[in-house]
This record gives sequence, C-alpha cells and structure tokens, in this order.
Amino acid sequence: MGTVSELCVSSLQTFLCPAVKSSQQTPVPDDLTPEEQQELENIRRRKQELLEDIQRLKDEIAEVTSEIENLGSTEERKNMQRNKQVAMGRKKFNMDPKKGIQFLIENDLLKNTSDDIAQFLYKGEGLNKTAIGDYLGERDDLNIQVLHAFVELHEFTDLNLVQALRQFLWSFRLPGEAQKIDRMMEAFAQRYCQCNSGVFQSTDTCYILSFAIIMLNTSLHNPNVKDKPTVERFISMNRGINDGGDLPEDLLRNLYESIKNEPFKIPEDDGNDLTHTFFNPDREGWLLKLGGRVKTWKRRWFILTDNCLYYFEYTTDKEPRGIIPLENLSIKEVEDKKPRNLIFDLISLHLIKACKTEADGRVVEGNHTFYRISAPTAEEKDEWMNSIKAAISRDPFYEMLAARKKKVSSMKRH
Ligand code: 4IP
Repeated sequence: MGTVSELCVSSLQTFLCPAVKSSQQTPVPDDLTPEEQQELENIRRRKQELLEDIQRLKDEIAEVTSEIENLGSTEERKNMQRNKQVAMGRKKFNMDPKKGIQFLIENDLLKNTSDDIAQFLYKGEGLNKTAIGDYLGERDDLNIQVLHAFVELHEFTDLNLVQALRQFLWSFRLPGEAQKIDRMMEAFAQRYCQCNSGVFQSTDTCYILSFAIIMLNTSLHNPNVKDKPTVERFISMNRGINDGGDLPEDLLRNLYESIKNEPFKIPEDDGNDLTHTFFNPDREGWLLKLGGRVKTWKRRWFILTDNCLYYFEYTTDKEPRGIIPLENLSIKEVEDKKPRNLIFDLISLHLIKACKTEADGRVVEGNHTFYRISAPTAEEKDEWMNSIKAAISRDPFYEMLAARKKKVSSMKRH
C-alpha cells in the first residue's frame, strides 16, 4: 500500500487528468481562428496551473503526512517515557511508599487526590502489598483519607464477615503496629456495616468480631497452638459483644466453619504477619505450686489465658483456687540441685497482686512475694515458660481489643 500522500496525489490526478490529458493529446490544428488559438492558449495555461496546483498539493500532503508521522512517533515516545516513569514510581513506592506517591504526583502520573491515590493502591499493579499496608496505616490526614477511599473501593454487600475479611486482608498486608491495625480495622468495620446494615448493632461489634475471627484463624491453623478452640468456645468467647447482646449462634457457627475449612490467605508471609502477631500462647496442664505462707507443694491444674494464670484443684472445677494476673511480673528459671525439679519463679518487685480461695470459700488476696512452680518434664517447663513470657510481654493488640470491649460494655451500661 502507498503512503497517504501517494494515495492523495493519485486520486487528485485521477480527478484532474481527463482535462489535462485531453489537452495534451489533442494535436494543434493549423487552421485555427484567432479565437480558437486563444482558447487553446487558455487551456494550456489552465493545464499548467493545474499541474502546478497538483505539485503544490503534493508538497502540502507530503508535509502534513510527515507531520502526522512525526506526531505518531512523538506520542509513542511520550507514552514510553510515561510508562517508564510509572514503573519507576512503583519501584520507589515499594521502597518508600510516601516518596513513591510524591514522585508520581510531581510527574503528573497521579492526581494528588485521596480518590486517585486509593484507586492506584487498590489496583495495586506492580505494588508490594507490605508497602500498600504501610502507606494506608500512616496517621497523616492524607493517608487517613486515602485509607477511607481505599476501603470504600471494596464491595462487601451480602458478604459474610469472613468473606469480607478475606477480600480486605488480601488487598494489602496488615502492618505490625497496633495503632495502624486499629485504624485499618476500624475503617474496615465501618465499611462492612455500611454495606450490610442491620447485621451488627454497631461498628464496634463488627470490629471486635473481626479480631476474634483473625485470632481464631491463628489458633486453628498455627501449628504452634496446641489448644484448638471448639465452635462452642468461639461462641462463648463472643458472648455479649453485640452492644451487650449476643450475636446469632448460626452466624458465629458459619464464620467458625468458614475459617476452619479455609484459613485466611495473607499476602507475603515473611514471618511477621498477623498470624504471628496474634499468636495465642494459651496452655493448660498439671504443675506443682509452692504455697505462700506455708511452703507446701500442691499439684494444681493450670490454665493460661487472657494474660492470667488460673489454677484449679481438679480439671473439672468450675471455680479456680487462685488467679494470678501476669501484668508486671517476670519469670525466672530456678536452678535446682535435683535435676528432677524443673522449677521457675514468677516474681515481682512487690507483693504479687493475685487472689485465692480460702478453705471456707472466701476469695482473698494472695500472700505470695513469688510463685514457685515446678513442671513434670523439662520440655513442659520450657513450653510453660515461653507461653508465660509471651503473655507477660505487653501485647498492644490485647490492650486495643480490651479498650474496645470496655467501650462496648460502658455503652451498654448507659
Ligand atoms: C497452702 O498450704 C496451700 O499451698 C495453698 O495453695 C496456698 O495458697 C497457701 O498459701 C498454703 O498455706 P496448705 O494447704 O499446706 O495449708 P492452694 O490454694 O493451691 O491449695 P495459694 O495462695 O498458693 O493458693 P497461703 O499464703 O494462703 O498460706
């Protein structure tokens, strides 16, 4: 096929040529009258003019064609340049999310609006999900606006809470910082309730249940957690969270089954994700405990949960003989001459705040300045010590949840 100019010129020639050709081919007769000769002269002149017009048009067309062709390659070049810069922006974003966004905005590759930034993160093309999580978790006004716009892009209508969480937690990687998680889960809960009004009494309920589900996921699927919660335990753990009322049992059962059958898919598990963050060191078993004032060893059934150590006389007892809150305690291994004595101490700077049940059933303060505990095997001693250590270390997530639960129960009271 010819170029645009060739085609144009050839069509012009086709259009003009009958007149031109006829004037070229007609032999010049000798016996022409002066008028006829004049007419012939006119025709020749017109022919010449037409030929000149054709040439001019030809030149013009060639010029325009070349401009069009140049324009095409400039456009292409511009596009290539733009794509290169976007790729660079993505790289920068993955290394430092704020700088990446700034670069994209400065180079007119992204509009400086929360909606556009949120769209960019939601599409996530070439973006690292950890970096997306970091950016969304920042507390600057713009980042918070982007977080809300980002959450709004998620459609949760008619999804149950587990399905919505699956979608949400796959779109970025939840950062490890409590405040960041708090903001993100709050935004999630708001959006879920907005899409599914009437499922929960308040966004607090949705928030608390979302955490309970994430923790359930950990307990059920983390091989380090030996004590797998049953559906009954999950239901009882979530009693009263619906602004003081209970959530429908069927709903909780469905959520439990969904998590049990399929764990959350969490982006880029590098050992620092929320599965580990919410590692739940609950443990129970027989241990020996030394008395407070009277130093006698008693075999007790210990349960470690909710940052407290409970001990019972029998596994079937409903009420514990004693409760030791682990806050502000430290744990220390005790070297004993007898290798059979696998002992550790729970110690504090002051008298340990704990409660115990007296023989007559009264609950009184404990008298321990330290709790000396002995495990039946070295392995169990290590496991207990590790679990207690994990529980002792201030866990911001529990604090965060505890604060939210407190808020819900105070709302109930009012
Ligand atoms: C008791 O010794 C038991 O060891 C108690 O443990 C202990 O209470 C008492 O400490 C200690 O006097 P006797 O049974 O030989 O009297 P448990 O309650 O597990 O039976 P703690 O506080 O360890 O529970 P004091 O501090 O109450 O004397």
